[in-house]
Amino acid sequence: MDGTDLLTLIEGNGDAPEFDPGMSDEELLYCYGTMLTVRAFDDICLKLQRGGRIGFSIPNKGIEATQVGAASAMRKSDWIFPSYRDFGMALYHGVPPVQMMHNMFGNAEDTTRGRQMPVHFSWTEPIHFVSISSPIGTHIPQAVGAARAFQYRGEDHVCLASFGDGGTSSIGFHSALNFAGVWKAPVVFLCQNNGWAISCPSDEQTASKGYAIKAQAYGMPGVTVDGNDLLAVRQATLEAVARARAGDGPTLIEALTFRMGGHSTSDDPSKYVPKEQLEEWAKRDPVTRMQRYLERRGIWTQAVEDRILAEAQERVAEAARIAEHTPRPGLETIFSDVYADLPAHLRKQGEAAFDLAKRKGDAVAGGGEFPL
Ligand SMILES: Cc1ncc(C[n+]2csc(CCOP(=O)(O)OP(=O)(O)O)c2C)c(N)n1
Ligand SMILES: [Mg+2]
Repeated sequence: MDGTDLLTLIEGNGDAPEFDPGMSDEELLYCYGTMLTVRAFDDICLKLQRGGRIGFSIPNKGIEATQVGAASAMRKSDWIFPSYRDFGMALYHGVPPVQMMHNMFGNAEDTTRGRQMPVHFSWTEPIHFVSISSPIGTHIPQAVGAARAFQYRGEDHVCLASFGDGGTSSIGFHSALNFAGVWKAPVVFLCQNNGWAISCPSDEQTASKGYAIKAQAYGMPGVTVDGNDLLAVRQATLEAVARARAGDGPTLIEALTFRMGGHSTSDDPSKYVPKEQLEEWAKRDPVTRMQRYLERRGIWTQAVEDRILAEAQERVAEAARIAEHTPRPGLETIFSDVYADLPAHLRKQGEAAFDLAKRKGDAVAGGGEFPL
């Protein structure tokens, strides 16, 4: 076994013979509803971006089963070090869509006060969702560092580091897996292999037989899983989390999936993804697969679909309305939240910024002097 055998549980027609996920109907429908919410969130963000109302977004279509399946295996007390394409992980753990929308608009309610690009979410509640890093792979060793800290403290939290196939070419990936293996750190590495790192195909990214096989070099198990099968991703992650929590060390999971959209709203995949490849993967749509499974289980009907979909769409539409009408962050937030005592050069810059804003007639929070 070199980790390249594919774990798949839900067949194309929705059957999952001889597998009991041990989940209630409510839990399964919740997972499905989260997938639909991701898709609704995606749709609205694409429209907002194309309409010039937000600057950027990352399409998640096609990756929902990987995101939600993996998130469903994590406890709220665990820590997620996400990739930029993990909206479903936040939504699964109860981050309200409006909080995500605040970040998309970079407004005053955004946890990062508009200092980041859209999609660079970060929360400490209701789950530890560590800020998304634009530089590829930098969060992978951070996850190992946090996992090592939990080990030292005798706390049984597990870290999930999620990244794309392109992330495996980063220095961070190799140093993270190396030390996680040596320390038996409680971390799960989730590689979302969608076959492309922007326009770079996997066969130009690696000469290995896939990505899970790389685990062998670092002394940990590697598992390849059907990333469009929510139950398979959940099962693989549950097993990896159990190992990590038991002190048996890390696991590398490779989830085979496909993004049915651009790398970001700045990308045009029709320039490099062959049409046939997209058509092939569209047949394996993770939402349809889950829907068929729920139908076979007797808990999906068109009426259920209509209700869940309408709820998801209304939640994200309402979130967008609220976020768009929330004021921008105050000028002083450029200087706050970083230093307990502002260094002299930043104080000088702050005073100059307030002075300029007042001379231009811009509203300055409270109309006061800097610092407020
Ligand atoms: C250190 C670093 N190098 C290059 C980039 C530019 N970049 C952004 S995303 C990306 C591809 C990452 O691969 P993957 O996550 O597989 O891409 P996706 O599937 O999202 O297209 C690259 C090279 C970056 N953000 N950081
Ligand atoms: Mg990729």
